[in-house]
Amino acid sequence: MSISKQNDAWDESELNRAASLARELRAGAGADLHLIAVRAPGRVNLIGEHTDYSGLPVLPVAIDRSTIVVAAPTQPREVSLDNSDHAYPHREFALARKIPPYATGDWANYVKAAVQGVIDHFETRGFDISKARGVRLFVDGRVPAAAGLSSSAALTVSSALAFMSVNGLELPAIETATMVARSEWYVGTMAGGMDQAASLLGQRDHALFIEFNPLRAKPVKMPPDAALVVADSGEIADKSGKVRAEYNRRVVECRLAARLLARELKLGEVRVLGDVVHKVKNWNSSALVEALKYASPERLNPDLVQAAGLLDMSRDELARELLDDSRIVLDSRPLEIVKRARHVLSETERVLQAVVALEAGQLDNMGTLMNGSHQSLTEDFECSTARLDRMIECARRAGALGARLTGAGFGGSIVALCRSPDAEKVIAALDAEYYSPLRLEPARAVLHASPGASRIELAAA
Ligand code: NG1
Repeated sequence: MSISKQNDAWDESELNRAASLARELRAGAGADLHLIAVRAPGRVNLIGEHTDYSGLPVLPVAIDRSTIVVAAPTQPREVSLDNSDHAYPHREFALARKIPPYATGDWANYVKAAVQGVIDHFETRGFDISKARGVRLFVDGRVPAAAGLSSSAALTVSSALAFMSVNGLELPAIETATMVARSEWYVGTMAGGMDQAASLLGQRDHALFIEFNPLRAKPVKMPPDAALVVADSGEIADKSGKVRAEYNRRVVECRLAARLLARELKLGEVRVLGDVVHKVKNWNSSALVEALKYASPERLNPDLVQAAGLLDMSRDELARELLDDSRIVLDSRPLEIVKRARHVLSETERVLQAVVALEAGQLDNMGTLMNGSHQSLTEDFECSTARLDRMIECARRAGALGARLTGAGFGGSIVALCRSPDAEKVIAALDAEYYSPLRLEPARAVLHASPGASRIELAAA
């Protein structure tokens, strides 16, 4: 096998993984197959948690844990899928204008989401689905699943790029990120666009300051003496079940806070808190939270009748907008308005300060901001768990400058910022004080900022 387009974003082990997937594909379908391979990294978010779906900035790092997909065009107009991890069974589905999803929780829904996203995007630009080429995809994912490290984005990004490539479709990375972010709504989580943007736009040794509407990203150099310890709690942040309901509830709470603030401050039409921030000159989180307290009780009834009254609109109209045509279902707990907004707005201030701190190499300041983020996620966003808190305490005691949950929370991973020489101490403390007493296999590592997704060609043998 020869790799026709060398690409230094791929490390040796990733090239080997691609080669081994290619061997298996060729063994089944012919040695002369021309294949392409796509690599897409997961991400760890340094700060800016639960801000992306409010259109507010984030500061993630694409990591050196990736999903590799090897793809071959096929005659039938279908997608055939295999995974090197046999926990994820073989799947096949037909290409169509509207691809029906598998049952909730099926791994292949992320691939369906990606393919549907590409079809939706390119159909309006003249792509004829009746002429689309089918594809055989072979997936090898090494981003830990349900750990808050965006294994889902690594899979959707790599599948989308592979399907596009087989069909000769091109799109700049920034537009691909917007397209794939939207396509992940297919799986039912009303997520923002951080993960896909980080996976596509990541740069070696850099974090990314990402802003939305429109999407843009600025690389921020990681100080050379900084190390990121990422540790998985082993508590599953299951996005297809309970965690999805918690996540979507917070999306609704934040949307509601934005509308209530807009009405109070006479800002005209807004959808998300990001719109509010853009309309208020020299905004600050405390003043906006005070205005919100004036406009609304701290929590509102989930039937939305009370909220509709405050906003002077019909309950059904409000429900249509907030619940995405009933795709989000709320349970009977009251909606927290003030706490959620306080987190999102103060987190946005911390993100802006974090960019300054990282650019200046001020690791202590960055650590303090990360600690502030975790406190706000615990108290106001209520998405931490006792186990995550325990790991964070442990990392700080062992010398981390700052530590916080990363990703949606409710389980998953923590990220700890250390001076490089202290990283091993933090890892040893987590092993001794967290993993060992719980009899868990240690799942922690120093992760590095890695380049975003890319493609290579694997010419026939
Ligand atoms: P994780 O938990 O890594 O899947 C989720 C969202 C992000 C972002 C974070 C919270 C998905 C696919 N991603 O990340 O867009 O909102 O939570 O900051 O749901």
